[in-house]
Amino acid sequence: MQNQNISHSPDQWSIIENDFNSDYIGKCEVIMALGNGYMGIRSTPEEKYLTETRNWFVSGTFNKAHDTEVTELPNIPDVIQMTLEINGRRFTLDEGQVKSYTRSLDLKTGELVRNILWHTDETGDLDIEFHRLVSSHDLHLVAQEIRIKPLEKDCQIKVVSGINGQVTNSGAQHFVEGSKRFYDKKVMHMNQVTTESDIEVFINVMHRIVLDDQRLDHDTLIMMDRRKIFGHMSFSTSVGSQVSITKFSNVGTTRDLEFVDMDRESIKKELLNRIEGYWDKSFQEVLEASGLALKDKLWDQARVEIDSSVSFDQVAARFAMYHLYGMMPAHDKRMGIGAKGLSGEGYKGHSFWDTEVFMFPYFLYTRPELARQLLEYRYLTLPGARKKAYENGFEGAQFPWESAWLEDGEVTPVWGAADIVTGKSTKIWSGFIEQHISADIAFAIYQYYNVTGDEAFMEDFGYEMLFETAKFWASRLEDGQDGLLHINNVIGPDEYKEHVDDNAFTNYLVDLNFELSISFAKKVRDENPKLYKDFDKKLGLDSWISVWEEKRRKIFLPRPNQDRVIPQDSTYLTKEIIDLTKYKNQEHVGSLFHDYNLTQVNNMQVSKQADIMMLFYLREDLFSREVKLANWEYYEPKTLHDSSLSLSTHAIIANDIGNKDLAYELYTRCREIDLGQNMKSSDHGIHAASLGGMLQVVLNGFGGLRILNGKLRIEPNIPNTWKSLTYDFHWQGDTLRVEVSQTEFVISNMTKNNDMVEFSYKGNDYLLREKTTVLLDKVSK
Ligand code: IFM
Repeated sequence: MQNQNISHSPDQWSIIENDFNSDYIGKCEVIMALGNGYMGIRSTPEEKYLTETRNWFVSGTFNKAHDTEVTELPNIPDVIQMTLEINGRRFTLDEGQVKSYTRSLDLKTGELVRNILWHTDETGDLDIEFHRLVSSHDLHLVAQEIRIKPLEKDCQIKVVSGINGQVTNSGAQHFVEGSKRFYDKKVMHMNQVTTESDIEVFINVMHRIVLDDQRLDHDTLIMMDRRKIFGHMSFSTSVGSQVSITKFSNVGTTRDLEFVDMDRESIKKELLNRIEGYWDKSFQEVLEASGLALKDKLWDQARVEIDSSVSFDQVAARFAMYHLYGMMPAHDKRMGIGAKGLSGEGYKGHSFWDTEVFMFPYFLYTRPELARQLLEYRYLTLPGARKKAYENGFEGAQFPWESAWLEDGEVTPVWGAADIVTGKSTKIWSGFIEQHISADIAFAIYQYYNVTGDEAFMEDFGYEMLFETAKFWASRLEDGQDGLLHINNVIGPDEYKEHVDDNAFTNYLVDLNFELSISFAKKVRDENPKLYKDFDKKLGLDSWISVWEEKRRKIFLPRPNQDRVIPQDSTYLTKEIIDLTKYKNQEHVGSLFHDYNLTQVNNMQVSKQADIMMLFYLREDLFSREVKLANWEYYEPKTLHDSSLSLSTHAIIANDIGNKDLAYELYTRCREIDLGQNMKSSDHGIHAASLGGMLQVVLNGFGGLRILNGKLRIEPNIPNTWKSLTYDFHWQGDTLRVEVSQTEFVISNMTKNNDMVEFSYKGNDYLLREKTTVLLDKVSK
């Protein structure tokens, strides 16, 4: 069930909020957030509300507010706030009569629009439109326009607008106050410096007022306060006329790659010059340029077309693509993607395994150069990963569970929410023992190589990360009394099980990490002796190959028991089973913690999220359908999907085991994480991994696009409500198009760089030259 207050336009390009309730303001602030990868802004209204959260983030500008805190993306001074006073009445939707209201985000152009018919005794009926965009053409630019049309009474209008530096991250202050200026009676300026990382942020704003078609030469009364510069602008307009107030704002920082070689004064001047370049531009012109750039960077690059009797199916896919675009720092490989993108303070802008396992595949198939860049970001964090391994007494590289700026290393906070039993803060163990991320990154490197065949990447970055992570795991394994090697004391993907031994997902991914390192090391040895020598010199590669082979022979890999159930870890199956009905039917995630603390939860057979199912997805070739089915039946009833990373994987596995209806149901539940009834679920930011997961359900689940042992396999199985699914993806230098219907799929090579492309369908091999049609075999294998 979709949110009744959120609908979409008939052309399936816009999401629309139909009613305003300031109690639930966070929902549309986030799902309608604007971004271009350089920056992200929550779509908080111009006028102020008690319940609002104003957030504006610039990628990569991490700062530590205090020694006791971890680094985070600071909330930079706000420019969105604009106060309107009309005939003495302050405009707010909490007062007066709201005769009609819609807010919509056009995913195609990136324009946010509010249309309001507002009435008060003083103003009569007023038609007010708010337009806003974050430019995809000029990554530093934000544009706003307010259009006011008095319908009954002439109006005296006062606008108060400027830059508000009185912002924090939930109270944490990240900036030292800098300077404020009003230049040439035109541009308001503020600059501030982060308290620890010493990043200077420069912000400029400029206004233009147009009455009908005539630009008004308005006076601005400038007011400066602590961390605040605002202008007061007054003018009048009459019934039948329209006045528009356009505000252009730009931001730049000393962290920006394009400014690294410039001194601070020059950056400031450059940004001032750039904003002045918009003096004669209209909002419409800026919108057009931004829309074209968005088309070029996103919509022309990635095709996902769904013809479904449920028209929201298409909108949801576009919604996910739009937000993934907005959070991907395509301009700078020194930056990763935060778990909440750039739409909220949640998870502090840090990157998790969410990137490689959930978001990365979408970029890999649609924009492989961006997938490469995400891996290069990890490569740049290798020194920190080596340091982490060394400090923990291991070899090689241990990637941080949470990652921020390149040199930061591990940034997972150590203390979390209050324990309901003890009343003390709960220790967050993930930064210490949630270690599978190192193998997840290795897995993503392998996927990247399979899809692109990019040898240069492997030589420059990929091999080294594979070898270094394999070294880490080799030193991490522990001898067991059974003569095998074990990985003890970890957290697997299921974060409700801490300090467990032999988490199956972790062990199997580590096994793959070894397998890849061994085979690639030998490949380099045979094909590129010079490079091999270099690696040997740098990493001692030659001596490691036999170590990895030995470890691989001995690593303990949990096998299915007599009921075909794979133990998630060494003790899971021995733990108490409780009646979870109440929690399975919960309205809000995490309700289990109203009754139990984490220590108690640790001792029960209850899972937060996909764990064994994750294993079936990433290493699907190792397990039969029967085993998958048996494990589904065992684990799914015990999984609360309390993490937003759970439902998409379950949807894919449900489809794999042949339950298409359940797969579709889980898929719709997955998109309801942000777009469903729960008006509070997005308050801390969008669920980026879930968006990536949704697209994986469409492409890799229903669309059947998978890599098996390095080979392309296409086994589509679309929901019954879908007439067709069409998607493009990259494969070894070509763009391939797959058009799936209920009875067949057609695969075409759109670029024909390769004479032939091999793929398989249900165990049969095919050779694609230009176009191949495959009839769907409806029997599950
Ligand atoms: O990485 C996830 C984890 O799997 C579950 N908790 C939230 C993290 C960030 O999304």
